[in-house]
Amino acid sequence: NRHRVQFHDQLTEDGGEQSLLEALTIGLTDSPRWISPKHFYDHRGSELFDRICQQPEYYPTRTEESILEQSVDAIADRVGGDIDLIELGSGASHKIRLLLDALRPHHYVGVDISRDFLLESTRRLADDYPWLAVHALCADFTAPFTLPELEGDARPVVFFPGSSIGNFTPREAGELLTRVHDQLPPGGGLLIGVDRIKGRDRLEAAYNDAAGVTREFNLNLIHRLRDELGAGVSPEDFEHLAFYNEAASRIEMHLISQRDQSFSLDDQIITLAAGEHIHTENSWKYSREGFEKLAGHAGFTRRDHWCDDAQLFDVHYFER
Ligand code: AVI
Repeated sequence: NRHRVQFHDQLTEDGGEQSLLEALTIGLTDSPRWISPKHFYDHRGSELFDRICQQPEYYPTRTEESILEQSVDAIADRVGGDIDLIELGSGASHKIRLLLDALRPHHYVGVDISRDFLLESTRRLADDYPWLAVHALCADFTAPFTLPELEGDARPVVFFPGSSIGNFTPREAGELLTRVHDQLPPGGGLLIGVDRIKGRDRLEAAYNDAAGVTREFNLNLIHRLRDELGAGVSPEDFEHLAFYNEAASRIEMHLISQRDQSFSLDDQIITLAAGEHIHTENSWKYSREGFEKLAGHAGFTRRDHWCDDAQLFDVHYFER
């Protein structure tokens, strides 16, 4: 008895979407070279990210889940009833399961850039929660996107877990929060998980797990270059680098070319020297007050906050 997922696709509808080829060509011909972290998340990359979340060194997922588990009743009290839940970057949709029974939303909308992965995980969710109306919205929320119109007049609450907001520059993060704020009605909510600034050792370990899953995740960009764009590159010719840039309070990830190499992309020849970096991700960390300020500038009112005893991770609740 399969329950249906209503699927909305803003990626292809928009049509204006930049192709992978265009996006990577722009970054790889720039100086310094870069690739947007949103390109990690093809099906394989989404699976690798899900495995990162299970690594002992990657504390954010486990910590956020423990906060949600421990505080689920307080969260439900604060958020209130008669809501719809919209999850940005829903991925495998694990975390939402911790909240559904307590929050009892009318609709759940999972928003993710990885279409097939999104469909698989929202279908599983619909099977496991037959009382819930499940929607899947394939969209790139690094670009302007619109929340889907839902039936009824429940209060929308946006759930943005995992510190994904940290993968935006503070300026982009402010713009994204403003866009979310402006689409919410008064009283609409934002429940958002944010990784806290902390000591270098713990941060760097989280992005250099011993099993090498983060390394493989970073190298997935080389797999995509080779397999989807036909570039003559090999994952063996790149190495993973992740370190904490304390002055900017962010983790940086790079791919380092292991030799002089060149490959063609479209009609361009990309030449990389041995040791040259491709900057693939930033993951900003925030103090509790710093993030409250950012959300305040976007128009949000602070309602509540929960964190773990070691203060590694924050879950904030704001309302319009
Ligand atoms: C999705 N995002 C919050 C992760 C992070 O920690 O910035 C992505 C990630 N990159 C490497 N490991 C995990």
